[in-house]
Amino acid sequence: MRTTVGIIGAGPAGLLLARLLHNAGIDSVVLESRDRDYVEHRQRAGILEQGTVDVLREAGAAARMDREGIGHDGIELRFDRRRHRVDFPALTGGRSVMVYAQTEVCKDLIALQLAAGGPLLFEAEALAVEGAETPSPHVRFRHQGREDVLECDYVVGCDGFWGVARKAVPADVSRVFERTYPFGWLGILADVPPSHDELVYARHDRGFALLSMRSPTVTRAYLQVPAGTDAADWSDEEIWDELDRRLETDDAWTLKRGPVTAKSVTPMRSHVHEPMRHGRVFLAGDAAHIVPPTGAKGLNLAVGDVVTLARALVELRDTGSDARLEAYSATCLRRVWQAERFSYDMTTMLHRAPDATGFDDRVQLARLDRIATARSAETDLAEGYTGFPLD
Ligand code: RFL
Ligand code: PHB
Repeated sequence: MRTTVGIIGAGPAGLLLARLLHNAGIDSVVLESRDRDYVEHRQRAGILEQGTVDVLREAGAAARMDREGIGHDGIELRFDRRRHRVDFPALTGGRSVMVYAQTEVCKDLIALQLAAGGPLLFEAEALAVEGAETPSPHVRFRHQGREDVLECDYVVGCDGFWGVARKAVPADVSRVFERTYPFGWLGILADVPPSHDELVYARHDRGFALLSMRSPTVTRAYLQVPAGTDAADWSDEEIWDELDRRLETDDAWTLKRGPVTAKSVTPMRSHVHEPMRHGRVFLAGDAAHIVPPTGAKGLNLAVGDVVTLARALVELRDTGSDARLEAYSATCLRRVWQAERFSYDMTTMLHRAPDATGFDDRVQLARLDRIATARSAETDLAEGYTGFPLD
């Protein structure tokens, strides 16, 4: 099998890259190790930045998002039983975000890809990427029990944190920057309308809580839990009780409870692999970097990477210049580190570390108070949350 761009992974990065290349008349093949049902139902991100919304519209992949997505003009911060709303458009010159689940973005992109006849192979596991430094890199993969080879001009590893593409970058040129956190998120989906019309990020002495949503009838919520927690250790009632405590306010706000339909724990880490390119092999999305979910940046960064890469490949084809392709890793890493900084700040401001002292608690509250009272601090949060520009 032969193609121009071999894409490993049908998460948001791989699927959107295939769509952008298809629109530009560049052929690609997507290899995905899991089955379609699994990919379409894996619960993950919920927030699309303004830039991501714009890219999906330009790519012709936004029809359902524009019908069903819920535009949000702010978030609420809760701390010390107080509530503070951050108004995004007022602080950023009109930018906002959209609540539209990653599962739905993936469903839409898969449907478009299959309708366009674009090769998208499910249950096709990449085993190794070889020949990165040659003009014809290739992917060895297993599909329906048989081993095969995908010959390419370029290979893009969109295969997430646990993928194989990263191994194509030799150890002596790779650098990894990492931080793990001593806590994770216990996430639930529940059949109950959201208790607030915007997302609520809460800092509490018992730990962080986040109230989000998937639709006008489905609540998504998260609780900070110790690293290594098993979701089965928490009954539904205990989860609602804990959300109630951590989200408590001095006014009459109440939490609506309903049947929990899904429950899982996500570990939290920050991780960056540099460089994001070796020869003709490129890394994009979680394959190259992970952020803790507090800043809602992961999916949006994946989108930024593949937009940068697609533009570079189109420029090379149209003008013969590989300047953008050569700059791919540096261009993305600049944005990635801004998002790493923002996600780290949000995480450390809102979560309670197991060894936190009274001093740490007071500093967290001072940071939140500063956002609530100083426009410069609030603007920094609003700009970071709604997203850094794509270039
Ligand atoms: P993905 O989505 O992990 O997709 C990688 C794909 O590659 C496949 N794969 C392989 N295929 C073939 N051969 C192999 N050898 C393969 N190895 C792996 C996998 O099966 C998979 O289909 O990476 P991608 O495309 O880079 O997308 C990244 C995002 O999924 C991720 O950053 C976000 O979900 C992070 N994230 C959030 N991001 C946001 O922007 N906003 C949010 O609100 C947000 N909330 C979250 C999140 C992530 C979470 N979890 C579970 C980690 C909330 C949570 C709880
Ligand atoms: C979600 O709805 O899944 C979500 C929202 C905001 C975050 C993380 C996850 O920061």
